[in-house]
Amino acid sequence: TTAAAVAATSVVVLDRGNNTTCTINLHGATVVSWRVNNQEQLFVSKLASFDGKKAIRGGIPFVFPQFGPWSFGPQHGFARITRWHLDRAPERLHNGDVEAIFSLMDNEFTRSIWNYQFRITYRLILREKELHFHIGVYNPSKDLSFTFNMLLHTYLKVPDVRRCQITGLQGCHFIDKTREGALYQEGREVVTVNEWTDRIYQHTPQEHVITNVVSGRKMRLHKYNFPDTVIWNPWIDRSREMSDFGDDEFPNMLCVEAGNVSSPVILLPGTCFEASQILQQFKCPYNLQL
Ligand code: TA6
Repeated sequence: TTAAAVAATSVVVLDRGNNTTCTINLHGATVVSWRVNNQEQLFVSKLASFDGKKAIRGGIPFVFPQFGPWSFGPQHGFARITRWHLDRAPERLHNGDVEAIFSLMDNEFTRSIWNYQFRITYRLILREKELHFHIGVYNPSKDLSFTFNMLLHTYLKVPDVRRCQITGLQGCHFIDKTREGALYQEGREVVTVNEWTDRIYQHTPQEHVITNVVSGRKMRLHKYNFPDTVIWNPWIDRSREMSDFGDDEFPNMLCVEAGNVSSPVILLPGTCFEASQILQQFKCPYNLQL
């Protein structure tokens, strides 16, 4: 990907070979495709808009500095609807992985909504069956702190969401947005989704496994410094309310979103906050991987 090509198309492609690629749209630094052996792992709605005016409906939008409704600006903040900069074009590392680095810093648009200086560095690494996300948020101010939410709004592509199971939520408290934000505790060892689901699980473990993703395989989500996990599927009624989401698409997606939601991060002047996520596709129980 040359800088000129990126400027023209706003799209950056990491190509590791063996039909393993990752495509990022500079609009929101949204990962819009991740193909492993030519199998797409992410859901993007057929009605998604790429006009740069709203968030792309699918892939992995970058939510910052706000999760959810925001009295200062757009829901889920401005990062996912702002054009990011490609700091380092895709580069093959010594071990065959491909890395690219994106950044977003305060500008006239962001300052008109949220008057803080910030700089986000977003490093993506494409491995054989893994996609790594390393994020740094830096506060360059000499005297002003700021607080923020941050979340990777991952839309997994699945053959049928009703057959998916999600581990790593048992015992966690969650805010249920389908029940006026009431607080509950998860009793199930394995969570399934068979209705409109919109839950903010708090202080979740570092690892979730989602079964029955593409090709009947499993997706392992490992997170560092992202204490919460949002599980979302709009189901039929809310699908109909979204103009950029097909009425018949909800069975083919499951959002499992690692983030800092329930307690915002406080970033002191001159300091940096780091968080990471690893998505790994595998086909047999992870601990039995031969
Ligand atoms: O992550 C779940 C959620 O907060 C849901 O409440 C739903 O609003 C979803 O995000 C999508 O939000 P959006 O602003 O992209 O339509």
